[in-house]
Amino acid sequence: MNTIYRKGPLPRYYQLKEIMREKISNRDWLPGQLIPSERELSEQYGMSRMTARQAITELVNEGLFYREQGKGTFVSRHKITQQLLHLTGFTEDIRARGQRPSTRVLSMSMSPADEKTADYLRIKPGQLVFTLQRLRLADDEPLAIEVSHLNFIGCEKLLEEDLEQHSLYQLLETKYGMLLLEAEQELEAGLISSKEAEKLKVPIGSPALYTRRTAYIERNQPIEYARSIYCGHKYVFYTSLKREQLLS
Ligand code: 16G
Repeated sequence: MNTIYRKGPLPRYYQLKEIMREKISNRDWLPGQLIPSERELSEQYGMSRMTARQAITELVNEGLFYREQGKGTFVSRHKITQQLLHLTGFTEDIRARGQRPSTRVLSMSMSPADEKTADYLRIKPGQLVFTLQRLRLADDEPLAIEVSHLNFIGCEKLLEEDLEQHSLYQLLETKYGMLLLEAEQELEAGLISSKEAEKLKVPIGSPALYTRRTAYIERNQPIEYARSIYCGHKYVFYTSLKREQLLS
């Protein structure tokens, strides 16, 4: 997609956003690169400067671009955006940013679920669940440590998978027939501890974002409970909020 459709149902600013998003994921525009000005974009795509500005501003708000006063707008380097609207996995998020995801498996086992995990997965404490601890990187830079607990019939087969080469969500969906439906996620601010700092290659006490996610395959059937620690200064969680119209 590289043209703006005038008659279609999609607003022009939205189409421009999608075009720019694609330029990032195709690596036409690289992290740190200056993007064309509002004027250039509006001339190139035949729209008003205001419309071009709206598209840029939204991508700034989503963390894909950043502005430098007097210099222009640039493609973000480090801030990885996870949209809180769609259920996506790490691999998808990083690829959508035009970066290369990679993984180091820190540990993998069938382990008894503790009370909290059991509660989230709606099983009895002590039941064996597949437990996976991974370091997640983008362009070889460590971003997060994730501990996922998975429970489904046959989950022990995951022990034989190469989870450094394969995305967990992709495997679940394509090989195990586990189609993810929805997830609940909590975010909490914190600080990186000494153990984490070493793995994430940041100073002890750096800002951290703790997340907890429960992913479901059916409304009442959780399959994954994951706790993650993201480097706070490298990650943005984005959500768009709509105000409900009050009925009078
Ligand atoms: C995300 C999820 C994590 C999931 C992983 C799958 C959060 C907070 N966590 O990182 O629960 O296991 O994606 O990624 O978003 P993968 O498909 O690349 O293995």
